[in-house]
Amino acid sequence: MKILILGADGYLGWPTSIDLALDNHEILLIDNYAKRSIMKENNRTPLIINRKIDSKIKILKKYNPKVSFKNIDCCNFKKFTDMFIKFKPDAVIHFAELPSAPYSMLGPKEGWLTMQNNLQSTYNLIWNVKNHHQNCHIIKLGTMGEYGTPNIDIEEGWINIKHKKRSQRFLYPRQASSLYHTSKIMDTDLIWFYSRLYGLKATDLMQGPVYGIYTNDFSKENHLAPTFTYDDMFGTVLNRFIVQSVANMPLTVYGSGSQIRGYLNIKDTIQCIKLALENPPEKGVLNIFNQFTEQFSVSELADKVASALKNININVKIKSIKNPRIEKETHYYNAKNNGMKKLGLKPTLLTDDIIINIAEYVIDNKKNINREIISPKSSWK
Ligand code: USQ
Repeated sequence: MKILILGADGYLGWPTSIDLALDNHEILLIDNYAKRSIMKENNRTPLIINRKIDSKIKILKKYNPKVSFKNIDCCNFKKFTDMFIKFKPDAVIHFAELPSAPYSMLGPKEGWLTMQNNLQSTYNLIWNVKNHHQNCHIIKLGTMGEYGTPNIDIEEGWINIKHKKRSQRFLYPRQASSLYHTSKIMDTDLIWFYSRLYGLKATDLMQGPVYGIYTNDFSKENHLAPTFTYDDMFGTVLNRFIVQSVANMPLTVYGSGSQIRGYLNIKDTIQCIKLALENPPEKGVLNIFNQFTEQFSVSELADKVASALKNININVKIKSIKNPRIEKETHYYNAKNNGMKKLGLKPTLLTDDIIINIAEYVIDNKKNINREIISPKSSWK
């Protein structure tokens, strides 16, 4: 297949690029390093500062010469359109969005940048698919956070509503608790609007917080790790807890720690993307999958990290701190996730070994841990 990967430099974009390159697809990687610039502006650094794609792509090219890279801002309509028409992909995987809830809630500049970047990149993509190549399958990374924490089961994207003896299937109600998550709701609306009116083919992957590092041996042997962040703005909770443990700092459980989310291993993100690629919808159909494998509360995660790392003699301390976010801490949570399993997903469950593996990577790079960027510096209040 000819696959366009937007946001190929990110935590998920880069391992996806490697895995699809190893599968011998013809791939065009796109990134403008916006997340790197934003992290730098905010004095946040990942555990390892990876080389940019321009310099490391040669390792992939040796394996698959049909991989190339272009530095393009997906919000630049003209440049995006020129590239899209020229490459004419069979499928596009859209990661080119600012991914941080805390960053989006910092202030008006950050909030607007998140909304503008995420909507504009999505719009430019959809517009090009509609006008230049309607057979192209759009795979967009959505987020479980779009649903929020409703007091009923969370279905996979859709719900049948009965009202006064009539019924219709609608998008499942969305009610996010950050501007970032709200920008993803707007993306979903845009994609559904265009699928409905113009018969586009799209898959929305509603993903929970991801953890992990390497997705295959090739990446490990060639030191092609994804960008692993652990700071208060860009790090996801499990990766943060593991870094905090290695740095001998208490795990920062926000509030009561009873917030429940659906989590998944980065290896399963790749599995799900491959399954989505292999199973495009019919024209005019928006497929939605809830992309997580296990539900945990934050406190359960902290306990799991503490118990796993005892095996390698790390004595983990857990500390509940005032929640810097506005979110429900105690709530019902039962999200469905059968769709991907039906397509063949083999879940990688969170075991002690997996936590220890991530910790070993962090230990190897312990000298890079910046203790100043770990505890939350801003509040949403
Ligand atoms: N949390 C803590 N302590 C921490 C960090 C987080 O208790 O040190 C809590 C948060 O309050 C939240 C939960 O852990 O209740 C998850 O937080 P997170 O930072 O791992 O995840 P979130 O901000 O929701 O966003 C992340 C990714 C985002 C993705 C989303 C999936 O940054 O790109 O869309 O996970 S989901 O959460 O399902 O919407």
